[in-house]
Formats: sequence, structure tokens, C-alpha cells
Amino acid sequence: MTALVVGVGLTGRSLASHLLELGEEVLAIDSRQSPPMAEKMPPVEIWRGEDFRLWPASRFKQFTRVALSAGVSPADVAAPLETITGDAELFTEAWRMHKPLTTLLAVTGTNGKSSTTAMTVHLCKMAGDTAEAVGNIGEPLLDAFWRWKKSEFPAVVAAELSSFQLQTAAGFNSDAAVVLNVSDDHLDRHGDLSSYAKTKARIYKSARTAAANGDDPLVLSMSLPEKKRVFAINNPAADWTMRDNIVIGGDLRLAIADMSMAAAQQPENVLAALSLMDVAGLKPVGKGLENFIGLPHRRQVIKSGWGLTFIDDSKATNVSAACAALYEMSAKTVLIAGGDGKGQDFKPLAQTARGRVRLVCLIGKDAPLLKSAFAAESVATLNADDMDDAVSKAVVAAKTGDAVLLSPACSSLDMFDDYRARAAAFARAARAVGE
Ligand code: UMA
Repeated sequence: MTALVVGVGLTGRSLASHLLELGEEVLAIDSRQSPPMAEKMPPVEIWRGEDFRLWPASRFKQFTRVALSAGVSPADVAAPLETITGDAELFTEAWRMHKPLTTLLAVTGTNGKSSTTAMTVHLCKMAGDTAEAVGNIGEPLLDAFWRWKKSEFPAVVAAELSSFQLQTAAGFNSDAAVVLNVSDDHLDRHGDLSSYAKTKARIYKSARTAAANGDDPLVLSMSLPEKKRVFAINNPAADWTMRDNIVIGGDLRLAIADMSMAAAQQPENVLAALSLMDVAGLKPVGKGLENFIGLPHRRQVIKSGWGLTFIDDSKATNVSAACAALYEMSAKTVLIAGGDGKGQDFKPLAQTARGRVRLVCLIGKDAPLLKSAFAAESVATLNADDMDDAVSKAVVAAKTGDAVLLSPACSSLDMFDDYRARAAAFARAARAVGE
């Protein structure tokens, strides 16, 4: 019997390698004619341009398991439910079998999960532990597992899990898990906010302990393990909180003024990282917040010149992330937004833009939806053909002292390979201004 891997991207490649390591026979399929990892796959048969969404259930029944890539929705696959799996579930199975002496932390949330994962790893390293960040942030979980198994496991692993990964995982065994926040995102895949939140809540199901955002009612309503730490900016009774710009938790007092700009800009993620370490027994000392440099494509200044500041926030793939960026802007902003809106409601973005944004240059598939949302709030928009056109139009409209902000509130996949490629196109166009 053969295992079926659906999708030949990063996850698909790691799934195929893992199943081969387990001694299974593997067939990989992808609906794309040129899947990105086709040339880098281990030796398995690959069927390209295969429209698995049309496969009847009987066709899937010949496979022992059907391992889905993160980007493939279980709703699009007619396979028997008990055969469907994904990389988070296979990772947790492998982890349970191997039992490494590693503290495994799991991070999810709509916004800030990569930053919190990276910050947690940074803090652990500064406290003297070996630590690595894996999962949605970059290296697929199973690739990391086999790399460690063949050499050495670090003392701490922080796994970033997306709702896509959690959708195919019945549970995820961790020493401590956190849901940072839940707001509209990926609703085209999850249907509505409540089922999206339920998917995120799976991270707590097999976690030994938990950290939870006390400012987010959806997170607080989730069923949490008994041992937990609640963090909240707006609640002095929380285990980790803030008062007068000082982070407070246990005996620790950390002034925001002593933190790097990247850490100081995201106090809620600082609280989350410290709570997660605390509840996992990793004893946070806060060392490292002064030199945390943050991650690329999250409100990163690309260039200041010609009286304008160009800011890359390409990682803002949903409305709440783009709203958070607009709240932080001290200058008047020309916004570049658009792409695949994934069924989100753009009204909160338009309301946040009102009074802050001079003009929005719209790109991508859902530009018409954005245009009408902004029009309802009297925010001016222009359509752009591509990123170069958007940057040129933004520069013409901007006044001295303005910021040109790429914070698209949408996924990039209708125009680019991913948000990194979108950021690269923005950076190229921004650097070319005035040259
Ligand atoms: N696709 C097809 N046909 C297929 C298979 C995939 O059209 O047969 C499409 C998917 O619908 C999707 C795209 O191809 O639009 C990529 O999907 P994939 O499953 O091949 O992606 P991977 O290369 O495996 O990358 C995934 C994560 N991507 C997604 O979840 C879409 C990466 O997160 C992650 O870094 C990587 O695994 C390693 O774990 C990216 C992401 O955008 C950064 N994540 C979303 C987010 O953060 O909001 C969830």
C-alpha cells in the first residue's frame, strides 16, 4: 500500500521524505503543472497538473494515508477522514516515539506568530540554551525533526503552527502552547471566525501547559490546560502585564525604554514570549530584548530618501495586521494594499485608514472589493497594474514627510510566489525611486 502526498511545495517535500524514512511507498500529486519543489523531491513518483479536487472518494481509498500540504484544504479532498493527515500530526507522532529531551513550545495566532516564535528563540539563546524556530516560519517541521535526529536535538524548539497545519492535526503535543490572538483571516478556507478559532484552539488540546492572551475573548474562551499563564496589556491582574511602560511578571520588571525598537514596538508579543517560557519552566530573565532585531517584512524600513520613508510590511496578509501597522504610523501614509483577500471584511481597514491615509494604491485580485470598502469611508484609491506601477503612483501622490507603506491586508499568491517575493518587488521599486 502507498501513502499519498498532496502538494509538492516545501511541506510536500518534507512529507515525502518523512514517509520514505518510515519505509512507506509514496506517490506525490500536485494540481500545478510546475510545482515549486518538483526538482528537489526525494525519489518518489510525482503526478503534476493532477486535479485532485475532482477525485472521487474511491480513488483515495487505495492509499494508506493522505498527507496534505499546508496549502491544501481537507475540504477539497474526498479522502476518508481517518486517512487524512498533515505535517504537524506526523511531527507530533514522531516526537512522541523519539521523546527527545527538548522543551517543545508551540505558537499560533492570527498576527505576530513568526515574531513571537523568533523572539522566544532569541530569549532562550540569550539565556544560554540552544534553541531553534521551525514550522510555518520557514523550515518544515519534519525536515527539522530528521535533521536533529541525525545529529542532535536543541534544548528548546519553538514551532510556529498555522491554522492550515492545525486543521490536519488532531492534536499537537507540546510542553507549552500559546494562541496569541484570533481575528478575521483565511475565512475562505475556514468558513467563519468561530471555526477558524476552533482550529487554532487545537494547539491547546495536547499541550502540557499554556499561555493565553487575556485581552482576547476568543482566546480566553478556549479550553486551556490547567497550568497556565495569562498575559494582558490591559489587565493588571494578569500573570504578565504592563504598567507605566514596564513589563511586569513574577519578580521581573523590564522597561520598554531599555528594549530594542523591534521589541518595544510589539509589547504584546514580548508578554507572550515571556509567559510561554515562564509556564514551560524556562525561567525568563528578559536578557536579549535590548538586542532583538525583529524579522524582515514586518514594518521594515527599506529606504528613506526624497522626503519619503518606504516601509515593507508585506507579511501583513490580513486586515488586522494591516490595521496594526496603520495605528503605529506617525507620518501620513500612502498605502499599497490588495491581493487575495481570502473572504475578509475590509471595513475595519477602511475605517482605520480614514484620516491616516492620503491615498491607497490598489493591487491584485480583490482590488475592486477594497475600492468599495475605502470609498464607503471616503478614502481615496487608485488602481495599479503591478507593484512598480503602485510605487510610482504612491510617489506621485505622496507629500514630503509621508510614508509609503506596503501593508497589503491580503495574501500575495494571486500575483507572487509568496509575501517575500511581493516584498522584493516593493523593495526593488522603492530603491529605484530617484535613480
Ligand atoms: N497549491 C496548489 N496545488 C497543490 C498544492 C498547493 O495550488 O496541489 C497551492 C496552495 O493552495 C497554496 C500554495 O500552492 O496557495 C502553496 O501551498 P503549499 O502547501 O505547497 O505551501 P508550502 O510550500 O508547503 O509552504 C507551507 C506554508 N504555506 C502555506 O501554508 C500556504 C508556508 O507558510 C510555510 O513556511 C511552509 O509550509 C513551511 O512550513 C507561508 C504562509 O503563507 C509563509 N503561511 C500562511 C500564513 O502565515 O498566513 C499560513
